[in-house]
Amino acid sequence: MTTPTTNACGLNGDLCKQCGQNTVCDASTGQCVRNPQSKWTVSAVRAEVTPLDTNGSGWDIGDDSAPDVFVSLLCPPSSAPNAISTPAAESYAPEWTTLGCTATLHDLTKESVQIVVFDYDPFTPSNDLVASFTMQLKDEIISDQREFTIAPTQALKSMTFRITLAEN
Ligand SMILES: [Ca+2]
Ligand SMILES: [Ca+2]
Repeated sequence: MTTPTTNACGLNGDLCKQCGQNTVCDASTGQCVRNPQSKWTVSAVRAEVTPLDTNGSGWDIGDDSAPDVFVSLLCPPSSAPNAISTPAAESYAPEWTTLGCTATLHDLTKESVQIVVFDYDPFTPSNDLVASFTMQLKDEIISDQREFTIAPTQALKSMTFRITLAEN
């Protein structure tokens, strides 16, 4: 009996098969599994922001306009993080089409992704904070094109993320 490989994956008695793209053979189980070194991008797709900020004030009292929401995404590993910010979208239901931060499957399942959401305020010393939180992603949720929405937190009624396979 030979050791299972990516080209011929299977254990004693099982049919050996070739593992698909971005999967490798787990020698202990003889099953094709996602390559821990494959790279994935975590993007913020859309959100819903509360009408008032966490202090109970309007977001932009000066002109009584909607918040200008941008998302800063920080992917693991913490020793060499990948940080990406979206452009600001002025809306209580902002949407973004830019790609977020990228990390390997191994790092994403081992360490959390940090998310900080701001209302961009160019004429004041600091931006209004919308929400700040971390997400620990599970292997099952890291699959191409899948979207997931988090529960309300701070001044976010919801935020939806998408995970996509990065160019490898
Ligand atoms: Ca503001
Ligand atoms: Ca505004």
